[in-house]
Amino acid sequence: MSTDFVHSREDRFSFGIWTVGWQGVDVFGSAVRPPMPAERAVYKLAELGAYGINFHDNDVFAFDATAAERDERIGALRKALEETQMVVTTATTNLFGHPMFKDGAFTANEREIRRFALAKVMRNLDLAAELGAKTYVFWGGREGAESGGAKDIRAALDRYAEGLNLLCAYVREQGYDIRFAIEPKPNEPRGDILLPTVGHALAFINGLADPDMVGVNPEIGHEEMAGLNYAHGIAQALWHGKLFHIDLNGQHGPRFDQDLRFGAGNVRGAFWVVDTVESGGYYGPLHFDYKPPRTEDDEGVWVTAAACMRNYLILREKVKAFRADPEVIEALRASGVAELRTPTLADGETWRDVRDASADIDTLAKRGLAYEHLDQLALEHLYGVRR
Ligand SMILES: [Mn+2]
Repeated sequence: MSTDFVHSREDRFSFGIWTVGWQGVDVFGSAVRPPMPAERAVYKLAELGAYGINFHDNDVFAFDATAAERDERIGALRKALEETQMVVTTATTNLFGHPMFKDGAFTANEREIRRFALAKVMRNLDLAAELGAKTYVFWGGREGAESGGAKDIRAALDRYAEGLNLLCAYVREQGYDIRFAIEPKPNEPRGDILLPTVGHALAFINGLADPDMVGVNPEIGHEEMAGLNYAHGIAQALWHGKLFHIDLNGQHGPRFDQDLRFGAGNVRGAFWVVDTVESGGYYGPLHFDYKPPRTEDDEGVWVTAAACMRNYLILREKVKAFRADPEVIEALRASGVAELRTPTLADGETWRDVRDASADIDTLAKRGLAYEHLDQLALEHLYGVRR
């Protein structure tokens, strides 16, 4: 067993520029850290051995930047990317920070805001494509409401779909190699956000004009805020062929969005998240979307970024040891876990073959499944007493 957990670019760890660059402004307090230019985040993350980055337009340049300021800021980012060979895996749009988006962007009641929002996205899609991003995320944090009468939800979903359909057409007609990923969140900043869970987003995607272009970007904290099981969420997204991107972080159950570093918060959940990701089918970056707590200075910020990657590797090693443990393999067999992969009907059978199916009811009713033994083995791997 390794103890150093050295990662490399092959691990494809990526970070949002806004994560390490978060100044710590929250509902109750002002900034605790100075602004971080995007290029500094790139240089520092490269030093730490990360593979790539993700950015909002306004992580790079200010909302009200002049054309010259925008060019200067993008130039500095491009230079940092070239010098570090860091990859832009993903990009997204800030459609939540400016006061004009207080009632949403694609679903604002005010039509002029919706049209401006679409223009803002198209403009950043041009930059995303130029910098090589393959995934473009939509987190609609302001798309929602605090009160029942304020928003016609069915009309809002019409406008949400209209916006995404238009943006799909834009990407297609520009010839960009970009897919969209919707990031669900149940609440915060809005009282109730549209597309609150992975399931809502998956269902919504089926109503779009080009559903193949759109998948999901589930975030651990966003699902766990609603008491949901993130590993189950990404497993279902994989089942639909829709896991285009993931946002890894940490959360302590249903409460405000904590955005802890990956591996903190629900540690047991994180073990099964890594198990699910490592079981195959996800090909995007291992992306961290967290916030270094306000207690940390600049040095502490980089401690948290390094810890996200290190915790993934620690959990990956534990998951691999769990899956390779002969006692675990025997426990899985005893619990009949693999039997679920056998279809309920044999080849050629129809409902007629099970219409009168019998079962050894008494024996089946009495039989224990021994899942607790299996789970204890997982916990012991996690606790570090089995290797
Ligand atoms: Mn979050």
